Amino acid sequence: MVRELEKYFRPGTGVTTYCPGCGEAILQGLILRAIDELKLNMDEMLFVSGIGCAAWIPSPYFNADALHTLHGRTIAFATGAKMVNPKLKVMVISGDGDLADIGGNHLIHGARRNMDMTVICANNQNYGMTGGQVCATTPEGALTMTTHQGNPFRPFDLCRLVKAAGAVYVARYAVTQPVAMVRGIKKALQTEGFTFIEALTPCPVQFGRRNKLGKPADMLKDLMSKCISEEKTETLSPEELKDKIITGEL
Ligand SMILES: Cc1ncc(C[n+]2csc(CCOP(=O)(O)OP(=O)(O)O)c2C)c(N)n1
Ligand code: SF4
Repeated sequence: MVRELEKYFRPGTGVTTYCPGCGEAILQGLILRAIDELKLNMDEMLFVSGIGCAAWIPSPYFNADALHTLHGRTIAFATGAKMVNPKLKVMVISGDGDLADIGGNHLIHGARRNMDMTVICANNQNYGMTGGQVCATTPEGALTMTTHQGNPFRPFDLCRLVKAAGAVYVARYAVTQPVAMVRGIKKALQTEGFTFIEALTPCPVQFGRRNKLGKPADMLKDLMSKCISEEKTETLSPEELKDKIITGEL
């Protein structure tokens, strides 16, 4: 798969810096797969990312124009670029901390203004790069570097938040659903207006280790077992729905 997509990598960037088993490396491949299937010209695209592990997905690896911007300011930079050059296909790729914590205000206002851009938010349930602190998507009770006795707060449902703010296309997929994820990213890229994909991606090193979730493969299997479609929720009891994650177009 990497060979096939190699043409999209900036020459000389070499092996990516992701920890072994990180889901964000899988997501990187799926985004390129979607671009490849749509036969998009990378010279007509702009990738914008903030600070964090996920922010390294496009930059420096994609052989295209990229703005690796300040933490939390991706959507502001992307908005400016789109206004100056409306012909650009703008794709924001960043982490849940970057987009929903420090950048949360930009996220909802980008959706409210219906800026024409596709936002991919890598949800790994914590701030991976800085040592695994709690973030807006950390599940209640989860252990992080800053919640030693368990996170006392409810997590944001990012898709509901962005949908309520006005996004025209919202979907959630896990990296364990590669075919559906690629289909969703393609649809988002083909839809005009503010489109949003929440990509569920395990962080075995910071989140997994702290919460004793096993090896990277165990985390992927666990994620796979939790994802269900919205239709399926109608046939399950509240008990069976506990811990399940709704994926698909929302
Ligand atoms: C203004 C500012 N505050 C804090 C930081 C430190 N910082 C860098 S990345 C990051 C969190 C990244 O988390 P996330 O966006 O979820 O990405 P991940 O590393 O988990 O993929 C933080 C707090 C910073 N670089 N700039
Ligand atoms: S810290 Fe977590 S999110 Fe960052 S590269 Fe490592 S496994 Fe991936």
